[in-house]
Amino acid sequence: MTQLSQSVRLDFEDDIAIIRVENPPVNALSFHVRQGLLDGVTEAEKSDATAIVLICEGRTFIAGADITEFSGKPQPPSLQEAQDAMENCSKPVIAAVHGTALGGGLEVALCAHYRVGVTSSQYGLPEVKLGLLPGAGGTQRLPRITGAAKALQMMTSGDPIPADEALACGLIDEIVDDLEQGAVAFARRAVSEQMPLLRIRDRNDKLADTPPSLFDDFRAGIARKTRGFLAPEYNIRCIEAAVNLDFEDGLKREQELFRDLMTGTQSKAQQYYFFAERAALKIPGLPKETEPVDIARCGILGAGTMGGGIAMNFANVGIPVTIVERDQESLDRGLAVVRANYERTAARGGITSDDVETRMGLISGSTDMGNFADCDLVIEAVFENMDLKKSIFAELDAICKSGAILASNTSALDINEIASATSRPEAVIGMHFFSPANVMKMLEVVRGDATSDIAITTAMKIGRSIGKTPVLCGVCHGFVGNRMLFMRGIEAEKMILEGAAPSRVDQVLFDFGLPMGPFAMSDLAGLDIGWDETTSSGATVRELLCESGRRGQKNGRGYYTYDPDTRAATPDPEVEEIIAAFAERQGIERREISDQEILERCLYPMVNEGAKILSEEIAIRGSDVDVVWINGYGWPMYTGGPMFWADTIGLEEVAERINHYASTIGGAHWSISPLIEQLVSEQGSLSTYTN
Ligand code: 3H9
Repeated sequence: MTQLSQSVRLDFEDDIAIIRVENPPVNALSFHVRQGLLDGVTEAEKSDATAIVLICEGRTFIAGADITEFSGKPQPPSLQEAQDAMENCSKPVIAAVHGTALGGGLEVALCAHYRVGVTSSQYGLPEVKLGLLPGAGGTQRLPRITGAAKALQMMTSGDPIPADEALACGLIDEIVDDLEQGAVAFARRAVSEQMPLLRIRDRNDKLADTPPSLFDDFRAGIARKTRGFLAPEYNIRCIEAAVNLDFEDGLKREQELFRDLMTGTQSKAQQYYFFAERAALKIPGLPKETEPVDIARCGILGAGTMGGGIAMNFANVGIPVTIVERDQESLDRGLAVVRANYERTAARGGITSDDVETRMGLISGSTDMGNFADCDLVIEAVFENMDLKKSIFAELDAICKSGAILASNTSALDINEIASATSRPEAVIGMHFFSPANVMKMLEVVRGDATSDIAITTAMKIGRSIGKTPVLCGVCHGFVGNRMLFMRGIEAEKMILEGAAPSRVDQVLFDFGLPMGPFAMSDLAGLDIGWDETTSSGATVRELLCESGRRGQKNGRGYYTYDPDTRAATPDPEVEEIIAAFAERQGIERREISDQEILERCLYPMVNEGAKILSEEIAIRGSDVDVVWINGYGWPMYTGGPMFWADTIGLEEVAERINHYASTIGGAHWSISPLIEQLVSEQGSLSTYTN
């Protein structure tokens, strides 16, 4: 055995050389791995071995370049040197894959002459998720082995494919039971059968019949989903180059486009997000040994849109759910909506009709809260009324078994007050799902003053298990996400009175990259949420719209008027009249408002509020705020989230604009956060700020 570098060693199993990589946690291609690969192939080629197997220790094959190295000066050797040594080796090189062969890791495997993997292995080029493209020849090799159509799908989604699919498309050559034995046996066969030393770069057979329309059709198909992102288009251009140029020229094109992306802000934002999402799972001060409660059954109170959506998350991962509603009719209605949601997914091919039945079979409905007695976690999802919530929690306290976690899905209310209705405030926690709860990834986990470590650990862990992105925060009105949203709402409402059309405000935010603006969002949620006909006094535009029968998308009329068939939104002169008349009654002078002003007045109060949330220690770190906004509201990931975006603009400029609006418009939401001022003077940043 020879230790070639700190993470790579060379073993021999009789006639077969085995290069072993051990660079935990994910065997990323740090400089010492690259060095070890290069030296390993060189040594093995000089030795008596007849073939070479490349295999990894730990939980996975190489999962890509070491992202932490991207910000530093590149250290030799380059990955290409190691890849060239493999590809041009005079002895068969076999990559043995378990776990995930991702990014640079798959690009290394593509330089082996053959690839074998275990059944559970997966293969992908996820660079697009980091705002990049595979920059180690992957863009030219993958299409040569899978064909352009498959490569387009893999590289623009970044999602890995399983071993059976990889085998079917030629990406791997064999699925083996025991990785090392299987790979060694394959290597011996390659020698005994004198299998050719296949270099993917030399192949063109799978590209020859690429239809010319493939690329534009594909672009059109992903346009909506990838709006604003540069990397998907750059990945497509690389595959076009693979089809239209020879290998070396294609490689040059790949390098040019890779450099473009690597030096741009989008990839920096997306790499920042990669680590932000993982950082959010780390809770300072929470003892590592804290054991979460095992959630064998979950209870949900409320079968409305939220309750039903939340229930689906649990049923999707096989956890039985008890949904309780106050009357049979509402329960039946709620369960019918859940079924309809599943059936829609099945009709689109997302799940099978058996899955629909299995999942519905896991959801049992009841009108008796007594059925929560055997639940390990109960999530209350009724409408936002403190008195109601307190009486529910008092009841849950009497019903639920000791050790159960009692969660509220409130989007704004005080968890401490809710907990005070129970004799076990340590078991009470906020689990704020975002609508639609079965789709949106965001989960704000809200800790009250008394919430125990066990409750926090349980909520974070179960959140991950049901596929959410949990972020822990403290108690305040609206927590992280909605508290910032409220600030945007104040300015948006003011601007429509001052003369900006709701559709203009929405358009500016849409162009910025958000899925929709505040008025389209209100229409979607329903204008009458929290509206009471008996107390409505025409005090806001929203009240006026409700009073004139406009309830949002649900009745086809809100800030916009909706086409009954296509649901397309059109600005409505009647709404403009209502707004103009209201502004006049208020004595507000109307004027032209520029797009830049709209953007600043919508987004800077959010940044300011985010900073206040940080200084009040409601959020643990600036990057947590970004994770909330990206996953909860569709803030464009390629700008990194509101905190990272503000840092990119420059906090000095942000502070100057906030102060400008504080003096011209005023209001508490414009009073600048002392944290921003502090960070300006220290040249610090919001996105790296940690409490
Ligand atoms: C690339 O390859 C570019 C090339 O084309 C060009 C070359 C020239 N680097 O996710 P986990 C850390 S771009 C550094 O919790 P899991 C991660 O931060 C790369 N660190 O584990 C975490 O650290 P901590 C293309 C990395 O089991 C720890 O490892 N590849 C990297 O849930 C565990 O991670 C990718 O984009 C990395 N590449 O999932 C793959 N990867 O414990 C990115 C992970 O301190 N990685 N870390 O928080 C993944 O998708 C998942 O980590 C993986 C494991 C599926 C592998």
